[in-house]
Amino acid sequence: MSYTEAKEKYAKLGVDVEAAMETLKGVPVSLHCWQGDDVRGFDTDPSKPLTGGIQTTGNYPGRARTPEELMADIDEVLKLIPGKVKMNLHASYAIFENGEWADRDKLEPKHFKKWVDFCKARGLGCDFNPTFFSHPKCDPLTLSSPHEETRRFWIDHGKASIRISQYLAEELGQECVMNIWTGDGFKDVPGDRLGPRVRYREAIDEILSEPFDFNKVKPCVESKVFGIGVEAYTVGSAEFALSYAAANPGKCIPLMDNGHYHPTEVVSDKIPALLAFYPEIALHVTRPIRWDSDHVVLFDDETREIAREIVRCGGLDGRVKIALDYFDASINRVSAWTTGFRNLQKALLFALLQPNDTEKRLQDEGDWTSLMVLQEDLKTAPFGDVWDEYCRRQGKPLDGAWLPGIKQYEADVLSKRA
Ligand code: RNT
Ligand code: ZN
Repeated sequence: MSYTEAKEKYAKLGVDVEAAMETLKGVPVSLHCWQGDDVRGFDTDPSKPLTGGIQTTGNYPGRARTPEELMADIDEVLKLIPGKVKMNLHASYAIFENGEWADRDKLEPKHFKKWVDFCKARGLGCDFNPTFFSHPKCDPLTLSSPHEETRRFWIDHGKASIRISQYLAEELGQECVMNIWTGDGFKDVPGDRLGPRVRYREAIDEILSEPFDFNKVKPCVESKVFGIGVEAYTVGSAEFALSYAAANPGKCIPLMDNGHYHPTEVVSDKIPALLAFYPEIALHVTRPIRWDSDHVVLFDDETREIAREIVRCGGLDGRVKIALDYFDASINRVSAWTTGFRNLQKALLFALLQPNDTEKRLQDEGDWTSLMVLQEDLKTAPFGDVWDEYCRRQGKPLDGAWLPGIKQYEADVLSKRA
């Protein structure tokens, strides 16, 4: 079917395809820098293991080892993805020059100047994450540690991250979402569950006492259910993170990562629950398989449902900050990035092509028969033709046409990285 026919078919369902494409191209989606190098960063010894309860598996050749390699790989991705891209950096991706090095509590905006130049040259905004893992000062706790010196170090890292986020927002003229996530928790049954949480709350209070403009910097707290080696207790649980954000309006927003819940819970359903209370929320879109495995985002049911809730709840006007968060080291990393980003774009476009007003009306009228039939019919509507047109209009390759270029890049560049 051609695009024109698809457009007519959607029009009959009450869907304006042109408006959907127009909306989508203005929605920022954050591309996580950490898919390119298995979350290693540049500020610590790359041979040291990843800590904090997260895990990359696989050793596919071609991991980026330097800022230059990582940026070159991101440039390959940018050629292949439609939509409005924002970068998402971790503090561990600071770029040091002339033999200089700074520990995380001493990081400064200048250590991200090269990233600012990178984003400026490509018209991208940038989000930021303090890095509370993979570092000798994890004892193994960070912001919730009972040790004053440890806590002080990580609070100072958080404050430095606020200053860097403010710098990124000002330089790039777009808001910077600054996400606080720690892997703090215990492998086994704790003797004190309250103490670490109180210390974590107080530590975040101190971090957010660093001056910043909430119109430019959006601090969030990301919750989690458990991590590897941290199975029994997580300090920053769902209730903790939501309560923190609720208690600190105008300072902090909640962030939900869809890999961070019990397997039968779905973030798609949590989005409207939170939007009933919070003016703004943030998301990490990932694909958990049995645990927080951070597989590449697919065009699957829950990704579509998350996108549908974002769209239906009016989240595209900036209320919902969308970021990707996954890391697969077992396949070509440029392809992993590209697949996940394109799939999130697809899910958002698919969501924008639903007759949401009709569905709402049918529900309110109690006509569940018609609602079911309509929702099922929409699954086989000519979505692919609209997606192709969206890619075409943005000068990006269609499905089936982008992988050969990545294979070539792998042969020419990635495979030569020993
Ligand atoms: C870990 C969290 C966190 C990290 C990134 C690297 O479970 O999802 O967001 O993935 O900060
Ligand atoms: Zn996450």
